[in-house]
Order: sequence, then structure tokens, then C-alpha cells
Amino acid sequence: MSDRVSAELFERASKLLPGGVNSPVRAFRAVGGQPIFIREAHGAELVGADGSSYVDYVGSWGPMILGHAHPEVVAAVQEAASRGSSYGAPTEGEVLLAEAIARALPSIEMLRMTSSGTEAVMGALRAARGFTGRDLVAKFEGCYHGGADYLLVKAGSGLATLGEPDSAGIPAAIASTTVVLPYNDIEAVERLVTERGSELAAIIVEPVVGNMGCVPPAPGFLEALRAQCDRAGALLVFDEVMTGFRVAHGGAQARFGIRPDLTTLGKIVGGGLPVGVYGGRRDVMQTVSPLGPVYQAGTLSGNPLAVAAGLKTLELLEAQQEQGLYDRLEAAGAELQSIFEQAAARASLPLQVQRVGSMLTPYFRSEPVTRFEHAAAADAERFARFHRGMLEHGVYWPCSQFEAGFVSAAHDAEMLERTRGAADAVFGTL
Ligand code: KE4
Repeated sequence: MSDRVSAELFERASKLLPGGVNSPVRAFRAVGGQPIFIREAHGAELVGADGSSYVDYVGSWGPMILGHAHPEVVAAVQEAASRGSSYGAPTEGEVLLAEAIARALPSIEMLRMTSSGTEAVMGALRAARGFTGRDLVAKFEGCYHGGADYLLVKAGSGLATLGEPDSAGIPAAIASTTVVLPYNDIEAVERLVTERGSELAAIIVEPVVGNMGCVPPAPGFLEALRAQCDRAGALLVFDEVMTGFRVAHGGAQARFGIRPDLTTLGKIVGGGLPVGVYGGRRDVMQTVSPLGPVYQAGTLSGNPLAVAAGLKTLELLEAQQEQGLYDRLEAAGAELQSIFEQAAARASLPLQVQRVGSMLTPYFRSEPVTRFEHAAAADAERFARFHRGMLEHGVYWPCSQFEAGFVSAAHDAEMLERTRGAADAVFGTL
């Protein structure tokens, strides 16, 4: 399916934008071919620049849990825009959104809004360093926490996609404030705390990884992180930018029953508009300016339009979760996993589909993926053929092995049947 309109737009974009995109993973570099430019989207369907229709499993990399252009979300943004787009002053909407977040995640006693997940993570870790007076941060290989310099080390998502787990341009002195451990490796965490626990400000983790593909925490891993942070006097930071309101209404911390000291949120809490959030223990958040010495600010933080989209999204999720929304998302995720597994079995292909709720990733390998080296060892060429084949059959899957796919409330039986038809046609050609 060659989309000539997208090809012409891509040629023009490439003259002015690095790789023709405004975020690297969108460039299709790891899967080949050229990116599809999107004209519009509704529910679970994307419409390409040439009018082609696709079943969408990217969902803007997570935010679109209710589906694209939800009429009530659109109306809320339109109404907010009719009253102005930004004031640089506090608004009622920010209070309502903060209250909705705190209701869903009780560990968040106080929070600050930003305009991206990256800024939320930067704020959280600056608060952790300011609160503890310590410099060292531990992260896990394959986890991605946005673009802060000291976190672009052995990171997932776009960096892993492009085979550059460490970004250029990061001073060694900055990178040295970060220790990287293998995901799910409790012994490595214990050794770090024994050897350097007194230097440790925080351990940051994706409680369910999405950025090396979907990798669940091993049994006991999150509990061990909680215990080791307590042992070191360090803060446990759950980066729930992707998992917040995704794997449960209360995020991974609710699903797995772990209370972090700080949480970062993004994606869904903005309903597709730019909102990031960091928050948690009141004593820690009271170090944040203007209350305390940890400075963090943003012109468009708490922007009225973004807040309107996020607030309406959370209001709908809060109402629908009581009517079984997350059970339906779980069932649709399981159905999609089964579609892939059945197609792979018929084609005698090695396949691991790893899923938590409505986020999932197919890996073309026989063994489970529990850490980055397993994800990196999966058959990337076969994944690229899978991506191209599904696209040709009208299914828009994430263009990287190191990303998760997302099912939304709009993925109904028809959308899943279209996906089944595509998988049945494609897997036999891989
Ligand atoms: P943003 O700055 O992109 O809003 O959020 C950074 C971030 C932080 N933490 C987690 C767990 C994240 O997944 C992200 C961003 N996710 C990627 C997709 N896996 C964003 C897509 C992109 O970079 O274009």
C-alpha cells in the first residue's frame, strides 16, 4: 500500500526536520519504509494522508485509551479554547485535575503539572535529589524516562530502536550520576545498595516496562525495590507515564500493590494534549518551589486546553471503570494476544506475546523477555516484516520492537476481526 501523499509530505518534511519527524521513533527507521502521515483519527481508526484506513494500535504511544477524537473530550477542548488558550495564571481546571489524579492514586499527596513526561521525570528526580541531598540515581536497562541528559543511558524506546542506547552529547560527569542495572535483577539492586546506598537519591523504574516492548515485573521485583529503597533511605520513583490509568485505573501501583514515594504521569492524564505530572509524598513535594528550594517551572504547565482534555478523559475513565471498562480492556488485550498467537502457531513461528492489561508486544523469539538483552535478541528483521505486512493489510502497529502496542475502549469486535484477518494473511509470509 504505497501512500504517495505521505511520500511527498515526507520528502518535504525531511528537508526541514531531522529524519522528517519531530520524534525519532516515528521515522520508521527500524522497520523500513516511510512513515504514514496521518490526516485524522476517530475511535480505533487512523486515516492516512491518502485516505487509507488503519486499525490503530499506537494510540499516540499510549494516551488514546478512550479512542481518538472522543466527542466529549473534543467538546471539552473546544469549550475551553473559546475562553482563551493560556493565561499564565492558576485555573479551576488544574484543581479539578489534581483532585481526580489524587483520588485515583492515593500515594500522590501533592503534585505538580508539567507539559511532558520528560519534564515530570526531571522534576521528580530533582525533588528526590533535593530532598535526600544525594546525587546518585539508579535506572534499569531498556527503561526510558524521557529526554533528561542523565537518563539517556542504556535507555529504551527511540534510543533502543535506533540502536543508540546512549545518546551523544551527554557529558561524562552527568552520566556518572546514573547507575544502570538489569531489569528484574533483584541481586543487582541489593549489591548497589550495599556498595553505594548512602549515595543513592532514588531508584526510578517503569513498573511495567513499555519501552523495551512490554516486559512485566518478575514476581517480587517491585516489592524488592521498595525494600531496598527503604534500606538505603532512597526514594522509589514509579515512572507511570505509560502505565498510569492504563494497566489499572490506579496504575501499576494499584495493580501490584506497591506504594512508591514519587510517581510520574503523562500521556493519558493529558487525553492526547501535553500534560505531565510528578507527585507523591507531601514532605518530598514541599521541597518544590515556591514552597521549597527545588526549582521547577513551565510557561504552559497546567495549560487550560490540555487540562480540559485530561480532566474529561479522567472523568470518563473514573465513571466507566465502575462499569467494567478495565475488564473490557483486559479482554480486548487478551483477544489480540490470542489473534497473534494463533496466527503464529499456524505459521509455526516462535512468538512471545507479553501483555499487561491493554498494553502488549509480540517478540519473535521462543523464550520470554525479562530484561533488555532478551528484547534485543528477538528477531528484529522478522518484526520489521511483521510491521510492513500488517501496515499493508490496514493495521498500524508500533514501528519498533522496543515499544508497546495499545488497545483502547474503541477497539470493538469489528476492529479486532480486521486485525485477525491481517494477522492470518501476514504471519504465513514472515
Ligand atoms: P514525553 O516527554 O515523551 O511526554 O514522556 C517521556 C516518557 C517518560 N516515561 C515513560 C515511561 C515514557 O514511555 C515516556 C515516553 N514514551 C515514548 C514512547 N514509548 C514517547 C514516544 C516518543 O518518544 O515519540
